[in-house]
Amino acid sequence: MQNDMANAIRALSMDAVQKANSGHPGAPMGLADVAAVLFTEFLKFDAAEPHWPDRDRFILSAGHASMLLYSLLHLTGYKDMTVEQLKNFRQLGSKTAGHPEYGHAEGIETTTGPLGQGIANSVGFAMAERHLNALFGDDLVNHKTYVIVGDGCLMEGISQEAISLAGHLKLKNLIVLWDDNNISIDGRVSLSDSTDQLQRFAASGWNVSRIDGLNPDEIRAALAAAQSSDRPVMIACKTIIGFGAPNKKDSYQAHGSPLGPDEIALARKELSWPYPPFEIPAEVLSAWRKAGSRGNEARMNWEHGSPQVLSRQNSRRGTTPP
Ligand SMILES: Cc1ncc(C[n+]2csc(CCOP(=O)(O)OP(=O)(O)O)c2C)c(N)n1
Repeated sequence: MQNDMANAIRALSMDAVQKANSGHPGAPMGLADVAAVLFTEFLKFDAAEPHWPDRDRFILSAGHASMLLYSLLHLTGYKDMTVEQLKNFRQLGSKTAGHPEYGHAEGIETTTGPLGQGIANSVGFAMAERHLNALFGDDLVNHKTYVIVGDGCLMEGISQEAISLAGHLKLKNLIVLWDDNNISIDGRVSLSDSTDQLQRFAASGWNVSRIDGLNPDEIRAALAAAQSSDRPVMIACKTIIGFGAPNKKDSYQAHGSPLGPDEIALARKELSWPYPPFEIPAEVLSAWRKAGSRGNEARMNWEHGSPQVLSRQNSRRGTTPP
């Protein structure tokens, strides 16, 4: 099931880009496992109430991979991210713009697309959380900011200022997942950059680790370890751009163009995903929807006061609960 849930992201992404005849299928296909583990097991959210103030924030700094975010919002059950929106990817008037736009659809926490913008924003998000936490305490404000960055985000100068500040402030609520796929717009990253990103983040005071980003067990273990970090966390996730597309994976050809009908047909075979475009088997969709409502009880408790929270607040005020 876990594999099929990730493949649902891959299929929606390659099919929406193909239908629009424009877009970036490769990064969503490579990141599908990372995103599936994050959204189904770690991210605190309730798709039925996108504005819950104490939700975790998810920022897709690599905004060109927008079909990853749109697929996740659709699969987890955000009401306004219908399958029609996915079919209208990149069309005038749709919520599914080429790059995520804040205000177009619920669940898009901030506009991303200019590389580096999302990681810089995420540091602001994490600072805001720590500030509110200091004012109101853990019962009311205690959430994390997760951000997916690509190689291009880390090449932008603005990322350095953001990384330094986050390390200096020990923003332990910030978790960066780096899509370490060795491929950028024109070919291999080694054409343009040879920075040791782990050393770079470590030098700025971050906890860093390196994992196989296609292995759910390794993703899970790294995210579990990140929960109790005393400083910001960067997880280098080794992925393969265009994973599933036999001839275009691990190549810049999967970065920013539709895969083409022949390659998509081959990818369906490789992924054992025989379903037509935009069709998700009922049991896969239902598993995703369950993940989308995972946070429902926590959200209701937060809104109405869980018995534990109420009793803590009452004992602070010196009153006994009724
Ligand atoms: C500031 C900025 N410069 C250029 C671009 C155009 N652009 C979009 S994606 C991309 C390459 C990103 O490479 P990477 O992060 O490795 O993504 P991947 O190839 O893994 O999808 C570029 C240059 C942009 N979006 N923002």
